[in-house]
Amino acid sequence: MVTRMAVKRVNKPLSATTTRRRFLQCASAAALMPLAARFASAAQITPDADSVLLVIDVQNCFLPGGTLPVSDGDQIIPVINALGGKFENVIFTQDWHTPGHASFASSHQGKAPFETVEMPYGTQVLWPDHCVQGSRDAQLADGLDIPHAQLIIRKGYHNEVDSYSTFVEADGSTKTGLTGYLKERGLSKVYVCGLATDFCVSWSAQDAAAAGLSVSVIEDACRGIDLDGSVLAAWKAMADAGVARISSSDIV
Ligand code: VGL
Ligand code: ZN
Repeated sequence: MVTRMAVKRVNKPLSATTTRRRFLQCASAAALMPLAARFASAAQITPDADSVLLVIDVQNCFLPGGTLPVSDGDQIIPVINALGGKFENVIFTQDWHTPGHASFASSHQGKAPFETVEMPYGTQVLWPDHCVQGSRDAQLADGLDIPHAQLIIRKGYHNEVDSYSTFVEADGSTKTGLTGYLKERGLSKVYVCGLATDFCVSWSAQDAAAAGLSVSVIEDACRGIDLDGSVLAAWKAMADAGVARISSSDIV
């Protein structure tokens, strides 16, 4: 922007008013731009054989019309499909709950969705019944079109334990096996996208970092649920864990 203005001024000097107006236009355009776009030097990332696109929970349940819809969750599907074409390695995850799962409000007398309950492993947010094993609601979104994806990893199938993370369940110790899979295949650079930014994306990204992997979250290929500022808190927790925040346009 600055460079372009400078060039224009050489061609044809601008009046003070025009210069000021242009400056204000630039300033307001910058204000509208996401922080990441303003300050991050546009990375140019070309996924290689050690890179994997990890597509978290892009399932009917989390899309408009599903049982736990994330606002605009469907809008990330074309972004993810385009990303999928740039990665040799792609993994999907699937939230895969038992009927009557302990994370469902309906399993706790007198509790409503989005209230919390104390579980042996800590505070659990209670959700509407969602992603029940074998249901249409739990299926990966119809619009996903990445036929070369290699693995679908399921989580949240232990009745008494939730699992936002696709690496370690909410008890902090039960493993899904994904770390072992990635290590055996030499996939050390993980690019995370999907639903929801503030729950399964965030916990998965943090656990991937804790496992010693290089982790980036592709912001415009995610959407959040946002309970009481949880999206902001998630970005802070991910930054503290060493997770990079990038845009799909950084991947070429
Ligand atoms: C998720 C809430 C409950 C998610 C899964 O995929 O982010 N959120 N189950
Ligand atoms: Zn769930």
